[in-house]
Amino acid sequence: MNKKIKDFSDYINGKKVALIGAGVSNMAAVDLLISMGAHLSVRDKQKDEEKAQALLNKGVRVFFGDDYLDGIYEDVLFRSPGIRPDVPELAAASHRGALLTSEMEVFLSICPAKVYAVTGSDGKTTTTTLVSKMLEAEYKKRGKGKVYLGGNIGTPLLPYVTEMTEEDAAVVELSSFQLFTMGAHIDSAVVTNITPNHLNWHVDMDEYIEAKAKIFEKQTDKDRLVLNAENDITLSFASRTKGKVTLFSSKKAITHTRGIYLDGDDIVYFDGKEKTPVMTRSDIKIPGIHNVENYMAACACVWGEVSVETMKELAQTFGGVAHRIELVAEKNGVKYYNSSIDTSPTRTAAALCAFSEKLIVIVGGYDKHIPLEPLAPLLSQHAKFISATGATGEKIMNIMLDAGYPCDKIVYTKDFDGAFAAAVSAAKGGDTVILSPACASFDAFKNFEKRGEYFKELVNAL
Ligand code: UMA
Repeated sequence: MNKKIKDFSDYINGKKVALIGAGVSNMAAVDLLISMGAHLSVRDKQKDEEKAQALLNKGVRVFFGDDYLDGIYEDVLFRSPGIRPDVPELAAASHRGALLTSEMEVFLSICPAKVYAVTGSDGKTTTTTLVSKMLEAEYKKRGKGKVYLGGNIGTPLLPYVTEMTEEDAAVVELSSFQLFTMGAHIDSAVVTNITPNHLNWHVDMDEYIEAKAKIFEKQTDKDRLVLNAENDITLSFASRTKGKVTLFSSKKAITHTRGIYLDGDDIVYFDGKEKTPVMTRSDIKIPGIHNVENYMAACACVWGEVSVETMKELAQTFGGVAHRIELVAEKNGVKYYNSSIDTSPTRTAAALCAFSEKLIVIVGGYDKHIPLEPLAPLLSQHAKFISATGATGEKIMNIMLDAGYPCDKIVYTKDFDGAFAAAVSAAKGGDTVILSPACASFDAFKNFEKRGEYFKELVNAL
């Protein structure tokens, strides 16, 4: 076993460990922590009897409900990304000596593989995916190494840490929530841009910026930091890091320092001495200048480790991140987007806000018994027509009608095919239809991927 993992295992053995928040990240840590001998408890404000029973069966103590943070006695606390570290009970526990950490921080601290991490307000999922795909293609050519892709993108990587080796790569998308209390070291980091975001969670913009800055806090002069030269905030990080900075810009040549930039239609890398042509804009299959920037950031992140040929081959073939605001096709002048990964109102909010125009939205699915009321202001603002479906479809329709949404602009159809047909018949040339369910898929599909694939089949059959 890798020394860092062994040291962590020795440390955690016999410790009382609380997972604060029974979400995706923390639930992925349960089995590993149990196998390492931790005395585990899970605390969550939301009651979930099924989850509670499954945990009790594993010998885990469960504190679910409003008083879930009462009487914290554990020595090590794993904070879920969405929970602020300064809620009074967590702050008090830290004050009395409990260690406040997280699934992601532990993973990054003990990971034997090289770590590539991407943060930013926009473009981080695509950039993270590009980094992972470039490395994957290069490793395949070399015949060694495995790439693990995860983090805020949706897959916690801690469960895989014991199978990783130094020949592998861990590529993670990191949110400001994850970075807020991050003390781990990142080998190659990217900050795509920073614009106001999550200000309902962070107390102010400075706190949000400083959370993002944690991505390079532990870097040394052996590490790499890729920054957007067109964003004043990310640019200001260049003078704060010990890491080797590469700037990227789609607006001007970077010739005073290491950089990657758009020269006419050509992407050019400058290593401080020489220029290397990387690819042209027309090589990039996915549309938009923001994707040119995502490519520049990703190429810089893996520069010297992935050949220019591999980068170019990927650009020519990669059609975008599946199920996440994925453009499926344009039929009869109507654009169809698949965002089946939107399994919560928060994710639907992010998807709808990515468009400037009003959309025709297919929404609804499995009932996780989470509040769906936040959909009312969101859909009122962003949806010109709503096709509600699945187990939560009726509930969503009632929420919208209660909020005064026009009744001729919303329909409920229990089955997915019917809901799709309703959205299609509401659409006219120039419209955009998006599947952004705000709910999980289990009422009608095995998982969100199957739902997205089915939606794509329906679109392609039009
Ligand atoms: N909970 C509490 N008390 C609270 C808040 C939450 O008990 O005050 C409980 C909830 O009831 C729930 C659990 O904590 O059971 C959920 O925790 P969470 O949503 O904080 O975390 P995870 O489920 O582990 O999901 C997180 C990320 N979520 C957030 O940052 C809010 C996921 O990103 C990420 O994919 C996952 O870890 C794996 O790394 C989601 C996201 O929306 C998709 N991220 C934001 C974004 O991309 O803009 C930052």
